[in-house]
Amino acid sequence: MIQDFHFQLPNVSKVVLMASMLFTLSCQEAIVAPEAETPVPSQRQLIWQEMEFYGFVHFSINTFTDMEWGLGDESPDRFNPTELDTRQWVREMADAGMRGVIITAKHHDGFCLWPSRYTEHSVKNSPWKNGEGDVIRELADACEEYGLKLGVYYSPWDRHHADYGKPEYITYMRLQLEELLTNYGDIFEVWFDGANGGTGYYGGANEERRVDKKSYYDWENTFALVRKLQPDAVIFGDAGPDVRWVGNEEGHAYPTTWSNLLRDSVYAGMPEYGDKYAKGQENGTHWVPAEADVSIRPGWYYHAYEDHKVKSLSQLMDIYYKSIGRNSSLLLNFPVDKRGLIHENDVMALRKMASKIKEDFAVDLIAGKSATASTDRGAGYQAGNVLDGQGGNYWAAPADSRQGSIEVDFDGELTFNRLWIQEYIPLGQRVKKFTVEVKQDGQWTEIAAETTIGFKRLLRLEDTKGTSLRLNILDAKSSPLISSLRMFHAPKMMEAPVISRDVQGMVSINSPEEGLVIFYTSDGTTPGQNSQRYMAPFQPEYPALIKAITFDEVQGRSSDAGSQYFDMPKGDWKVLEAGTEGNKAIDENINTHYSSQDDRLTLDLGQALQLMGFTYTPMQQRYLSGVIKEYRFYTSRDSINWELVAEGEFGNIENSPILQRITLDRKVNARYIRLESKRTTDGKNASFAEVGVITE
Ligand code: FUL
Repeated sequence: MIQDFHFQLPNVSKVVLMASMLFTLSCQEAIVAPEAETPVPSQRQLIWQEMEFYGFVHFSINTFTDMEWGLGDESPDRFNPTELDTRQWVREMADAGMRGVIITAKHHDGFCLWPSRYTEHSVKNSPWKNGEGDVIRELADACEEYGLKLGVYYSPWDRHHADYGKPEYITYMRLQLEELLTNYGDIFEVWFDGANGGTGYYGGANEERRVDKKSYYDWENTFALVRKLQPDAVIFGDAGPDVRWVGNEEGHAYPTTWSNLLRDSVYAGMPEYGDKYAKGQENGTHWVPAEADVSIRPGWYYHAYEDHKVKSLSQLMDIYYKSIGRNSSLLLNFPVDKRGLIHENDVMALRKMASKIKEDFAVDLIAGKSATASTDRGAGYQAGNVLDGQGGNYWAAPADSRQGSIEVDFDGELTFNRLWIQEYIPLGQRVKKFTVEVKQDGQWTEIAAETTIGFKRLLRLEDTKGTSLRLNILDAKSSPLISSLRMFHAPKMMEAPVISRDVQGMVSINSPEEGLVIFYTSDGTTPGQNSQRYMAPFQPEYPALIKAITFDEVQGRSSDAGSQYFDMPKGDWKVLEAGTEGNKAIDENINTHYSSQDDRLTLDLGQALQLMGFTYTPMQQRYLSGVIKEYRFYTSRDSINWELVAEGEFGNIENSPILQRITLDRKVNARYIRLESKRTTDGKNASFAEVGVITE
C-alpha cells in the first residue's frame, strides 16, 4: 500500500452535528468546532477521494482495427483477443497501488464488451469464446479477486446505433446502463465521455448527426437512474456531477486547483471548458473534484507502432506529482493489446513508477515530532494533530482567523525534498495561499510559495537541510484546517541519461533529474565511475558509440546505461531539390519532419565518403503519414550520374516506426545520396524525420 492515511469519513449529518457542538474546558473557555465551508463533499465523494490512483482500460474493436475512434460500421468479427487475461491487468494495477479500474464498456463506435440484450453489436457476435464471452464479467471477477473496485466508461455518443440523435436512443442508453449497473456488483465510478456527435455509420445512414449536448441526453434522469442502481458510485463528466474532467489528456492538474466548481455553468463537451472551468473555482457552488486522465502511451487504444512510445519513468512521475500532488486523482490508461494483455513495455513502465512512488514516500521524517502553532482553537485542534498520522483530526485556526503557522521542530538536522500537505476536506476546501519556510543556523528561509492545498498537495523541492519547518497559511476562505503534514527525502530518480547531438556534431548528455553526475564512454565500453565525467557538450571522433550513466554521489547509485550511435555529423550537409523545409530531415531532431512532394530526399554530404549504408527515421508524430515502406537508395559522385545501390522494404515499419538501418552489400564512394520512396504505408507523400549515413 502506498498510502496509509485515511480520513474518518463523517456523513453529512455528522458534519452538521460537529459544527454545532460546543466543547467546554475546565478553564471555562468555549471551544467552537469549525463549521462547514460549503460546498463540502458527499460521503461517496470522500470515499472516492481516498482512492487517488486507479487504472483505465481502453480495449474494444478499435484494438483490432488500429483506430482511436471507430466509425461504428466495424463487424463484431474483428473482435478476437487470443489470450485475454483480465487477471493480468488487475494484478499489475493492484501491485502498483491502484485501487480500481475503469473499462470502456462501450466507446464511440458502439461495440459492447458485454453481451447486451439490446444490441447485436457486441461480444456475443464475435469469434471470441464463440460469442459466449463477457469482458466486463471477467474484469469484475478479477477485481473481486484482487480487491480492486470496478468502474465503467460508457460513451453517450454512439456511431453505430441507428437511433442515435432520436429520443429512442436515450431509452437504449438507459437500458444498457441498467445492465451494466445491475449485473456486475458494486461500481465505483460511471464515466460519461464529453466527446459527442458527428459523422458515423448510424445503422447504415452514414451521415453527420449533431445533438444538443445540453438537452439531448436528459442527464438529470440518467443520473437519477445511476443513483438508484449504484448509490455509492460517483458520476464523472465535464460537469460532474460528482467528479470532473481535469481539462486535458496529459495527466496534469494545476498549481491552483479547487474542488469547488460553478457546476451550473458547465455542460459536458462545452468547448471553453478547459480554459474556463477545469481548474475549479474558489467560489464554486458544488463540490466536484478533478480527475486527471492520461494514457501511458500517446494513444488511448493499442497500436503496435507505439510500442516504443511508452512514457518514461520521469514522465510518469511528473504526471503523478502534477495530478495526485495537485488535488486531483489520477486515472492512468493502459491500451490493452490484441492478445488481450497489458503489453510488456507498459507493465515495465508501471512497475518502475510504482516502486518510485514507494521509494519517494518510504519514511515520513517528521512523523511523531513535536509541532506548535502560532494560533489554534484550543484542545482537540492543536498542531500535533497534523503529525500523528491520523486523518480524522486536524489543526484548526480560531473561528475568525484566515491565517496561522505550524512549526515542526526536527530534533536535529534533516535533509528533505518532498512535502505532503492535506486539508481536512470533509469541512470544505479553504486554503488560498501558503508558504513554507525552513530554519537553518537560526535563520528562516522561504522555500515554497503556493496557492491551493485541497485533499492533497505534494511539493517537489530541491534537497533542503534544516532544523525546523514552518507551514504558513496566509489566506483562506475561512479558518484553515490542516489534517496532515509529512516530509520525505526522495532518492534521486535513476534513469538512463538522454544522449543527443546537434548538426555540428556536438554531443549533449542530459539527466532528467537534477543534481546527478554523468559518466560516459565513446568507444562502446560500459561506463562507470572511472569513466569520463560529462561537463559540457563535446565533439567525439566519428563514428562514435556513446554510452552514459547517471550517478548519485550521495547514495552511490547509478542508472542503467543509455547508448546512442552517431555516424558522420551533418554540419556540411545540404539538401538539394528542396527548400529550407528539407533541412528538417537532417536537423538531428526526430520530432520535426520533411514531407516531400516528389517522394525523395537528395543530399550533398559536402565531401566524398566511403558509404556502408544509410539510416531512415520516420516521422514521430502521433498520427503517422508518409512513412516509407519500400525504398530505393541511390548514390552519386557528381550529382548528375546516379547509381541505384539498394532497394527493398522496411520490414514492420508500420508497427514499429523507429530508426531503420540498411547496410549495403559493398562499400560505395559517394558525395551525393538520394533516398526515394517507392511506396508509403498510407500512399501519402513520403515524410522524413531524419536521414543519416553509415560509414563503418
Ligand atoms: C476522449 C475520447 O474521445 C477518447 O477516445 C478517450 O476515450 C478519452 C478518455 O476520452 O474524450
